[in-house]
Amino acid sequence: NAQTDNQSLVLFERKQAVETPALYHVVLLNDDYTPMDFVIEVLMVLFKKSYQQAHEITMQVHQHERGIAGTYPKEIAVEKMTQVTLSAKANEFPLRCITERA
Ligand code: TYC
Repeated sequence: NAQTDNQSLVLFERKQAVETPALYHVVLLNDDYTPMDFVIEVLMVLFKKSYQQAHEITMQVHQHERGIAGTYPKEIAVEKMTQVTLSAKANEFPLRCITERA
């Protein structure tokens, strides 16, 4: 009946919340000034991509204005975004980065 269906749904949602944290994409945005090599390095160091993967993501961003650097639980995604932003600032590049629900 409707009540047991409801209880099952509540239990399912609680189990899912405990076992599977919501995932967030860390998205790199294009700009005209950040050097490709810097973006590739960021992807290799902070997002553990191979050179080839990093190059592909960089070209994706360059040609289509955005690309996914990685996908993580929220707290880690926000930390990665902060590291990208601080690293870009330290090198005086305008590279921007956002997080969004996967
Ligand atoms: N468009 C930049 C250039 O031509 C390269 C670039 C790639 C910048 C990815 C940002 O997230 C970015 N130098």
